[in-house]
Amino acid sequence: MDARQLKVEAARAALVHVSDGMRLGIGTGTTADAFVRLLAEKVATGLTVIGVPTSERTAALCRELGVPLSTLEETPELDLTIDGADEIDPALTLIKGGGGALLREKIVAAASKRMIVIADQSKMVETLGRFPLPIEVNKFGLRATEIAVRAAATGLGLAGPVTLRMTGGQPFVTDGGHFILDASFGRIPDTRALSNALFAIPGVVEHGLFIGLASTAIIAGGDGIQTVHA
Ligand code: ABF
Repeated sequence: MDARQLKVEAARAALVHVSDGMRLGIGTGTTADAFVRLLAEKVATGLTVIGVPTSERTAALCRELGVPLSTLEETPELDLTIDGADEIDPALTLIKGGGGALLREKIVAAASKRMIVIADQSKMVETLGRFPLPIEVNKFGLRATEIAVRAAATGLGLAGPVTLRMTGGQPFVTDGGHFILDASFGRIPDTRALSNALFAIPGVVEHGLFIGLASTAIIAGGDGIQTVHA
């Protein structure tokens, strides 16, 4: 099975955790898209759920496929969020934000009683950091924030390129109207320390380290589905 098929299998396994009447946070990315497609089939045959999407992209897909939507304003408490990730460590700390939706993804996950992360096995790592850490920053003072991010990393013994995410020759702008810095620090041995250091920088809106949010990971590999609990 290729990675695309494995993502579908992880999404399929997650669907078992969705029951009638649930208020669902719905993630962003290709794995989350696979979940939306399977969810839509269930909705078409009578499953009643209400979804809160983590991005405009996911909202558009849900509308197209007929998955009923709400907003976090209307539905501020959710039963379950199902979302993908860029990296997952054994404690289920995640790097997210490769798709640029990390801020809404984290707000939605934090408003949920449970978060299940779905992925193919290539996302599992012993230590986070092979994937560049996305850091969502305010547009104002971008250069100063970038310098502060580098200094915070240096203070923790981390170093590496910090680059402004671009798309089509322009800075990538998130759904919240911010920029993203991708920080290639390599292995991050102390995710909590880096999280604290980044949050101490005023221009940092959010970062892609998800600590203590995912309770379950459903990982699809060549040998089948593996379920990991935090
Ligand atoms: C979202 O989609 C992001 O947080 C993460 O960056 C990405 C995962 O990518 P994919 O599911 O497309 O592999 O969950």
